[in-house]
Amino acid sequence: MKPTLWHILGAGSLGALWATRLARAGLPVRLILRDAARLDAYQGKGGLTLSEQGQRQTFAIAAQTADASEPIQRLLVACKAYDAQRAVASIASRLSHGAEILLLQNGLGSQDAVAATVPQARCIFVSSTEGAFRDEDFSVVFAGQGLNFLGDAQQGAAPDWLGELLAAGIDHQWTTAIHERLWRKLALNCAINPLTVLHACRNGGLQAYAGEVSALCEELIQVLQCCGQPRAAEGLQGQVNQVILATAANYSSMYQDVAQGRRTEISFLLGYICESAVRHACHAPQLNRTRVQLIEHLKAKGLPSD
Ligand code: NAD
Ligand code: KPL
Repeated sequence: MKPTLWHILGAGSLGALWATRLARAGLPVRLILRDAARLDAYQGKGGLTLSEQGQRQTFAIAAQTADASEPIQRLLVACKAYDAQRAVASIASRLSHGAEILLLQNGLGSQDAVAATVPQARCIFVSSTEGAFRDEDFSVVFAGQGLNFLGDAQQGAAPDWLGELLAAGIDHQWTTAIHERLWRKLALNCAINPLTVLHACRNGGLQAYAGEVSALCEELIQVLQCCGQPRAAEGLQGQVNQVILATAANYSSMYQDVAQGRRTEISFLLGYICESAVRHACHAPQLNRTRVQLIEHLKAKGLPSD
């Protein structure tokens, strides 16, 4: 039987990282690009390039725009959280019966918005600790080994194609506790990323603001508990300190977005946490203050604050 085609929506860092590894394993892949101009630019490049351990390899993966007619059975959504729902809506009419959609977005909120847009599809949530960045257009550097946790909201059985990820060298684990994973990563990102932007420092620089980190962690633990995620709260403070030490020399993803003048995913990180706290009548003054400060900071830089 022919393997199912992987459609990849968004050829940025993670989209390219997945597409090139799947293609390298001989699996059929199709990129869906934003518009005809991006498709022209991609064709001019002759493919997607992966840099891994100093080796560069280009893969001539076929590409199309959302208005192509080819049916979609398996889709990887690799856009930013704020683009995901609109991007999925643009291909919704192409989804086959029983289509599966993998959602790679950080934070929370965008996954539910996508699931509501395409209720006919099975949405699989992915929490990724891999790291990648673009060194040029359509060229990605695999910067940090990690693991992809996959699961769905129904705590359903693992799909039968996980062997394809194994063949492609994409480290993964199926979990029935994907929400716990997503909440935990959300909490880690909320404890670290906004403070690195506000204090203009690397992750390790937060050691000088231990009191602020600790106050945010205490509130995050309370919010997680109020939101029915007590397991995601366990040992949060200790893990945040560990991540700060282990990634001391790195700039957080939000710091990098701001430094490069890019929109952040604030609404799906601090925004989501603060709104969840309100919904559950959970007092979170420090998180709210940090969110307001971050919004002011983004506005002052002329960046979108949503
Ligand atoms: P990115 O900005 O590099 O790539 C997103 C791509 O989506 C861009 O190429 C953009 O043009 C494209 N896109 C947007 N709307 C589109 C549309 N309608 N149709 C087609 N393409 C569209 O972002 P990224 O770094 O790959 O991040 C993607 C998600 O993965 C984010 O939520 C991010 O937080 C998460 N994530 C990233 C990393 C990482 O190391 N890069 C790690 C873990 C999680
Ligand atoms: O995931 C991260 C990020 O920068 O987005 C870490 C390193 C955990 C910091 O929150």
